[in-house]
Amino acid sequence: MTTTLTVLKDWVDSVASLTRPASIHWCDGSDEEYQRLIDEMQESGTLMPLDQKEYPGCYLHRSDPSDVARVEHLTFVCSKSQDDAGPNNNWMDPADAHAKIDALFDGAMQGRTMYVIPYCMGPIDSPYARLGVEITDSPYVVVNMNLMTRMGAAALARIEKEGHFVKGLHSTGDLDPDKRFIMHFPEELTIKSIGSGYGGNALLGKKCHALRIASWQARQEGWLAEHMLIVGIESPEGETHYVACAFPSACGKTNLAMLIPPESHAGWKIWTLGDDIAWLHLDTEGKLRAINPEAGYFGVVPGTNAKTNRNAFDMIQRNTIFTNVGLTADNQPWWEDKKTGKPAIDWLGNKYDGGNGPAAHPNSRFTVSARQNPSYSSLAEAPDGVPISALVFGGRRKELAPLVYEAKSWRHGVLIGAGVASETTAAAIGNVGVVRRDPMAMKPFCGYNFADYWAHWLSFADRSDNLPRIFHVNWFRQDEDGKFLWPGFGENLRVLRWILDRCEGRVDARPTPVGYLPQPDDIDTEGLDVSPETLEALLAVNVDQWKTEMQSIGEYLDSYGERLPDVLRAEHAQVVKALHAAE
Ligand code: SAT
Ligand code: MN
Repeated sequence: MTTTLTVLKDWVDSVASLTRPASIHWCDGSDEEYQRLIDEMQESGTLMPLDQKEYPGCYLHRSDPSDVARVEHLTFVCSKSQDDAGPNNNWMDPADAHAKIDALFDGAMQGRTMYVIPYCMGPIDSPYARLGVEITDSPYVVVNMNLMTRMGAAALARIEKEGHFVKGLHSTGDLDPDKRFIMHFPEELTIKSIGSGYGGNALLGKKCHALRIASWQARQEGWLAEHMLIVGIESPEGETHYVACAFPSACGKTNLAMLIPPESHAGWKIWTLGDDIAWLHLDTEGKLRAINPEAGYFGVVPGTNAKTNRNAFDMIQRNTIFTNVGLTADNQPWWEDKKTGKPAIDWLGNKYDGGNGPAAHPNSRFTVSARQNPSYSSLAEAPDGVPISALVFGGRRKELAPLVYEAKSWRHGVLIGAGVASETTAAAIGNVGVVRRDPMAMKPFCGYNFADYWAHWLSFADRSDNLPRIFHVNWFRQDEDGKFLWPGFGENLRVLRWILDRCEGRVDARPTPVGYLPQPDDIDTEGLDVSPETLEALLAVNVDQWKTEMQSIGEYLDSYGERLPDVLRAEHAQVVKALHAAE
């Protein structure tokens, strides 16, 4: 296989002469190709077969121990102007960045096969889908891209028809963290990544293309590329609404996207469109429609069990690649909170004796095709996507943020999104559990200046009066003893029901300085171990704490200087004023 498209052929040739691979393979995306690569990786020791009776088609990959998460400090947006990248991104001059990273790519693929992966982000016949080609020397990346995207012959045919695509160049290099960089050149629609084999750093269709590069393109073209799950909620009456939710990495997006209604909610159904990324476009009626650019899930394994996420638990019993989980004595994958089996070997391959940390790495992952999800929506392949009724922001906050509240308007919703903060997780290298601002859960993923990004979000209010309502949720409130106040998981459906009731005008709400809160009776707690006092705490707005929070949000927004939209400043000032009036 090769290509008739000269720009693509020339680029592949130039990469080959820089990286000097032993051979070049154009990926066709077939099952045979997938299986052949799996076989080769077993021979080389890159993949280990798991118990094929209990886990058919499942394999374990152990990454380099220093290569287990995204590396935000080594991730750069290399736009011509530093201001365009903004204070939210690391920046390097494009010429300097190319020189620096090309020096590392020089001869990097010697003795290896160079794989050319044409891929499509979004349903292959969707007008909203976008094309890319990733060149990599990692067969692990190829099989993950096979599960995560529509890759191969069909994608190449569309690329040849359209004549343009995002270029992604990746090599694992020698995995030296000092020679690791993830660089984006939005004006050139180019990504270069070296020194890491980990998901978000190496599967270039995902965060690099579908968020950082796509968010830049979306701004120019009038749409949104967001770090959001997309889920359909079907009532017993058969009415389905779709919502898109932005939470930071490892805050439960996958669990919410494939939620199992609790027994108390007979007749309710949940349909998964996506668990990580949404591309949102206005349609001719001014409604926001969403597609999921991905075709699979790269989910956090620990914590997944038959109770927390039955769908995920079931779908990762076959045809799944596990990265950095532990093993039982009979060669089955094991992770913390799996609730069955016992660990014998940890994620590093050492004998597990219980004393040296978790058996599975906290950011261990499963890669699996979305088609294996029992709750996979029949509209996941719809070229026009689904209409969105509500957008929901959220974070992991011990205190302050109520269980749920609603923005007073689209513009106020943009302020709420801009103010999102969350405790950090193991999905990125660095301290865990520190509260940091993560606007729209896009802090690591927005490919341009957040001030311009908020202006872009605000501009939607001028383009449509049919926009979804905006909400904020927090499943993670704790009491003084560190106990979670809300049961979470399947019970989150109760909160989604309130959100839909609001969208449909079925319930009123309590106006507060920070937004509309539920009347306690409107959150159904029947059968839950949540007392009226606990619910009151979950729905309380602590004016003093919120004043401090708004001051901190104000300082954060000010750090964007002149480019910060006045409308956002005005929205902030209004909330501050309302808090003072509430004394
Ligand atoms: O590592 S990924 O970026 O692919 C997953 C995540 O952090 O959301
Ligand atoms: Mn994510």
